[in-house]
Amino acid sequence: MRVAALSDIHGNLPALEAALQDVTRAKPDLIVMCGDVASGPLPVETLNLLKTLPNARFLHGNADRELVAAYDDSAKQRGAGTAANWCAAQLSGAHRDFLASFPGEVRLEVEGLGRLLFCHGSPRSDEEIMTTATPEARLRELIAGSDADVIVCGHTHMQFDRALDGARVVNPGSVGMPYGEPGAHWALFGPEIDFRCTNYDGEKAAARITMSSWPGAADFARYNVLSTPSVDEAMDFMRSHGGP
Ligand SMILES: [Mn+2]
Repeated sequence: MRVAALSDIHGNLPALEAALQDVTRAKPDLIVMCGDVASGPLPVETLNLLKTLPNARFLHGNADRELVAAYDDSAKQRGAGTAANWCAAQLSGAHRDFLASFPGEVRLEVEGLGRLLFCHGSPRSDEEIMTTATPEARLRELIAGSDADVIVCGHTHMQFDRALDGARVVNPGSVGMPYGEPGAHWALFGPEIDFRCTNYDGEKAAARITMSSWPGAADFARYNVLSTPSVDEAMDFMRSHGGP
């Protein structure tokens, strides 16, 4: 069994389309989406594409959970004009139910790698941060009891592969909002772990993204598609926000 892991698409449809073309060529048995699929400039188009994938498994990220909450809040005519509420206002009930159906984790057995646990933040939370800079004692606490050989997480938008106590903690990076190299980042599992970066036409993608009326569309195109924050910038940001 080979599994492609894609995380943190964040409504970047052009990036997802490019990544999926590459994924199809790699012929995995399954695709696991590690959360934060829709919150971003093209939520409806992204969800519509994801719903057509026959071999995809999903789990929820914090942004997916918040989007469902924003949808449910606006249905009760509450909530302010945040980015999440803009996204929520685009969704149908079927989109909402699709997002709400995502579990917190996916577990698979992959030859050559053992027992894989896919999650968003940490095995116990879709908000906790695991990076290359997370101190070992903290990382040990975050993965305690996960009962897996490889823990595949998302959330921090940075590819890495860390060893700890005989286990591996791996992040496939972000399809739609990567730190480091521009492109759609993802990874293949089985029998090795193979990190990928799919290049796509940034100008064309930026033009499509800025057509969106999402309040952050222009900034998203500028800072996440035409350019990307460096890993050092991202680490500084996380440090100043209580992580890693
Ligand atoms: Mn995210």
